[in-house]
Amino acid sequence: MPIQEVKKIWMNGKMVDWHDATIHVLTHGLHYGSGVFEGIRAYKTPEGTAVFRLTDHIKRLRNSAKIYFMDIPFTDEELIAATKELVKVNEVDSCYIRPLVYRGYGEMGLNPLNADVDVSIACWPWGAYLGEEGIKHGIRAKVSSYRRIDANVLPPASKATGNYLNSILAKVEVIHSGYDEAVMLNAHGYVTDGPGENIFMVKDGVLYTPPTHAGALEGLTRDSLITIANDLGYAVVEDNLVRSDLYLADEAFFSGTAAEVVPIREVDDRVIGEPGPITKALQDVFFKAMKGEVDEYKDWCELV
Ligand code: PPE
Repeated sequence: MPIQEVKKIWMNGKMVDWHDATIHVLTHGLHYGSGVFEGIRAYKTPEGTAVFRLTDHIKRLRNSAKIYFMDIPFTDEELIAATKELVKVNEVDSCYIRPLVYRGYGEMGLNPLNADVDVSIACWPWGAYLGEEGIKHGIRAKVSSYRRIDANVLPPASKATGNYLNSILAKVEVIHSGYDEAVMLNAHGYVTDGPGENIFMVKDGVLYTPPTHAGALEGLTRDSLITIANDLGYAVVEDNLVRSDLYLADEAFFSGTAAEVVPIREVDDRVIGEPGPITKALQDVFFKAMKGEVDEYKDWCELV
């Protein structure tokens, strides 16, 4: 999906023109994947444009950086203000926002501790990650032969740029096989997530999702959906799942900032079917909540 250009990108405290947001080819992060990032969305709400769970995303960014000994040279308040300002100057009422913290230019080699820590925040309009049809009718998933990185390889708890090579291998593998999205298993064979999404399934009216210690990211969409599900009266169990649990699920879906909530119609050619009632109920409340249309969840929407 080609990136849709807007006007400005925030780099190390300054608003720069879109085409001037460039870096040196010897930037550390480009060579070794030594960066951490966030994916955030802003939506149009009745009160104006709001960034969904911005404060929580910035907290997770700082935690991701902590794992790699990266001191972000801006406070959370500064990053929050910069993000809001960026959305305003770009005059977009809904967009995807990509903060990036990376080891900069000046040092090479595998001890990054003396390399600068640079920060950028960009935003652009980004439509349905797995397609509009996917949101409505579900997508076809396949278990990838690539295992998910584990906490003693590259901690999935850090949303590090380098981690995503693992996701790219899985995604490309299943796309070459004609599927829409990958399901990933950890080294023990338990389901973890999708390449860039958390995963849920429904069985006999109960929701199940892999625990973070299995290798799932502590997704903010996941967290929002757990809250919504509980408020709707559904139990949510965090437990290890094997691939056949997905084959025999009543419903299944992916969740993520980019993906939002995407039903899974098939896993490894075993048909789960069109989106079921619990998936649809969660989609309905979540899609309203992110647009500031549900009073109980209004504090998730941080007005710019
Ligand atoms: N797991 C992974 C591995 C992941 O990358 C994401 C977000 C999630 C779960 C969901 O987390 P949350 O967004 O907080 O609900 N993936 C981001 C990047 C996707 C991309 O293709 O780039 C995102 O959705 O922004």
